[in-house]
Amino acid sequence: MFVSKLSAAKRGHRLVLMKKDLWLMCTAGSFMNSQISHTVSLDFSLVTFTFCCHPKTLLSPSIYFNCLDCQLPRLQDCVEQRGNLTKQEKKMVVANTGEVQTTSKPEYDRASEVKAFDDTKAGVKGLVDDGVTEVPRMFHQPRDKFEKTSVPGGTQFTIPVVDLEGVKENPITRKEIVCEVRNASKQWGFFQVINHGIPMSVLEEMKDRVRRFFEQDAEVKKQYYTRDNMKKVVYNCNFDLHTAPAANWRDSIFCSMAPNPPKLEELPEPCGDIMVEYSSQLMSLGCLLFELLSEALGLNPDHLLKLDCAKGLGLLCHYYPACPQPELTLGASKHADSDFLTVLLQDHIGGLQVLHENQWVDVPPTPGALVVNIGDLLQLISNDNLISVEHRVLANCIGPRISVACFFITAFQPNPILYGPIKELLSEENPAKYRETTVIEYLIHFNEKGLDGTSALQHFRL
Ligand SMILES: O=C(O)CCC(=O)C(=O)O
Repeated sequence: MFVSKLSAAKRGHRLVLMKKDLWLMCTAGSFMNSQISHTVSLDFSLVTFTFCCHPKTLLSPSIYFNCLDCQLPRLQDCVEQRGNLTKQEKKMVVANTGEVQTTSKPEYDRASEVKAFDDTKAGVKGLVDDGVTEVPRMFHQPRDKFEKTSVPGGTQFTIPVVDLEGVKENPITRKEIVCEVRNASKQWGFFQVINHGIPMSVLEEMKDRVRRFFEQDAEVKKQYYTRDNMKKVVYNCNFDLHTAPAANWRDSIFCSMAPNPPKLEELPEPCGDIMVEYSSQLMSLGCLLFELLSEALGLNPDHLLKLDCAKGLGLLCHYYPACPQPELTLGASKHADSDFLTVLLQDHIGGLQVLHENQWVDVPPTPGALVVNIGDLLQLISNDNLISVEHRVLANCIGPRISVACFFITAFQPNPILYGPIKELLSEENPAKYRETTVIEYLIHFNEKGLDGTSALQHFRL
């Protein structure tokens, strides 16, 4: 199909598109009559209209525009010029002066669209506040990447739920829990935990304050908007906005909370104190989970802790505004996490899905539960014993959705440790599958690659 624009026509004037057996007539500003075959859409704004028809129609020599109310010349010469442009979109500018030019519509300039959007520092929330009714093209997911193989709530699969009640007090219960953690981490890479010890009030407060951060005055929020990952607080829209094939319908704020936490006054006012409280609770839970995972691998309980897997903690809080066309975009593209372990708090909206046996399986919002998933670095050091699994978040016309992902990783803080497959897990039959790397090297590779749907781990595979 072919889109052509006739702009700068005078308001109220009648324009006519003429061709043998085909005609379209309209008043600039309002549609009057149409009898054009192949027309698939007509869209009028005050002085511009767009029509679509088969290219053959446009290449036909007898087509021209005329204005019935002033002396705009006929567009008789457009045919040759169109011939040179083959499949390109055509923009015909009919100047108010009556001068007629025919220009080609430039190729889609994604970089400029992205830059203009980024410069607003207002994120997706800013678009929604401005009343956007169509998802801008920079957010459109390529069709092949967007295929929905999910059967909401209807697959035979259910994400495992591990009840941590009694894990510290009862050795028999602990053994059972370790077994469940092992199975879930090997087969799914994902599970939910309940009775994890973090009070419901803290979880609720955390979500509430994140929402307050994103819903505060845009000018105040802008002071944290940056693309400098070394900053203590990084608020932006899509960490990979300038490189990803499609932007995600969400805004995020990242704070590195360990090992060198920011001072309270450096954190955003609406959520600073709860971030400190939540991180401290998450650290305790993280240590417990790394003990269980060590035991699940047949190692001493402190093995992963001694490798500093729980030394670093990054808090990434997401805000997914309601989306006017959720079928065109995603809240988060398919990706696996770059860290050792992620613990996610999600609200009641839903949309998180895990790729399991080639099907997208919903991670149902469960009050009080936290979602745990194995990250790439844990898959690497466990030599594929535990798996880091791809997941995504669907966009939703209901919103906003709030989630808080806690990443156990030292991020860009200095950490000279070389991470490779754990020696105790290797044998002649099970040799190392990955080369050693540092956290920073891994993260640089992950961030440069962006959420393009491919695995960052492959780069380190032997
Ligand atoms: O918001 C969610 O549910 C998932 C977030 C996520 O996948 C991420 O931060 O890596």
